Parts: sequence; C-alpha cells; structure tokens
Amino acid sequence: MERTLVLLKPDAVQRGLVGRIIARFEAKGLHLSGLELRSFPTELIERHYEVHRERPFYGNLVAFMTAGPAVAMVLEGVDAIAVVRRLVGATNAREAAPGTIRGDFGMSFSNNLVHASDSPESAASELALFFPDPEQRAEWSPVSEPWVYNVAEELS
Ligand code: FUP
Repeated sequence: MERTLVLLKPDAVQRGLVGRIIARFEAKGLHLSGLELRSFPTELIERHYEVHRERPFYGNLVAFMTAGPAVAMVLEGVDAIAVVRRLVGATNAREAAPGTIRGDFGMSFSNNLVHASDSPESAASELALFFPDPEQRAEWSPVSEPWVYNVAEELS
C-alpha cells in the first residue's frame, strides 16, 4: 500500500464539491486514512509550495490557498500516488481530460480544485507537513480490500 497527500483547495470547499470529489476517490477503491478541514496557516502553505517560491504565480497561489478553509486527506492504495494523479488530471483544468476531477469540475489554471503529491518523495514530505501527528490518522484496512484487489497478485 502507498499513501498520498491530497488537498481539496478552497474553491472545492466554497463550491460544495468536497463530497463529490471524495466519493470519486472512494469509488475508485482508494481509502481514507486521514481527513481534516481547516484554514491552513500561511506559513504551512508557503512551505508546501516552497518549490514554486521564485515563480511569478507564487504570491497568487499562496493567497488563493489561504483564502478559505481547505481539506487535507491521506489516501491509500496500491500505487496510490500515480493513480490519484491520473484521477486529478492536468494542472490547467480547462485542458484536463473529461473524466478527471479537474476536467469535469474546473475551468481555471489556478483554481483547479485539488492538489495531489507527484512522487514518493513529495508524498513523504507533504504527509509530514499536513499530518505530523500519528494520531491524526487511522490505520485500517477496508473489508472490501480482497475484492478491490486480487489477493494472490496484488496483496501478497
Ligand atoms: P500540479 O502538480 O498539477 O498541482 O501543479 P504544479 O505543482 O505545477 O503547480 C501548483 C499550483 O500552482 C497549480 F495547482 C496551479 C498553480 N500554477 C499557476 O497558477 N500557474 C502556473 O503557471 C503553474 C502553476
């Protein structure tokens, strides 16, 4: 099992899309092991997007991400990082493929609803940033797991 960090950005919260977006991840077969809605501090968002600090859109990005509450979640599954990135779609929601979350719900490059970790390294650092306390998470295996996956091929 792999873990990935997903943020539902303030536009997703304000537009009432939180439930529908989470439902897509759950329907795919990923399971939640952490879930939190809060107004994230500017310093945390700045650290999260540290890699973009010198980019011209950085100020706008931090302002957008701190303009209202957002949802942070941990999703788990086999190859969860890559699977979630494919479900989320291309950064520019206008160009994101239909069927992806951004492609189905978004019209903006900046207000693109979702963040998802893009590599094992970024997942590890982002999970540590948003879920530093083990008590923020629940370790569990869905009873459906042996049906979502093939036990002999994928769960052994
Ligand atoms: P993604 O991995 O798809 O979330 O996108 P990036 O990490 O490349 O960018 C992070 C966020 O910065 C994007 F979600 C939107 C914003 N952004 C812009 O507003 N303009 C740009 O040119 C690039 C990114």
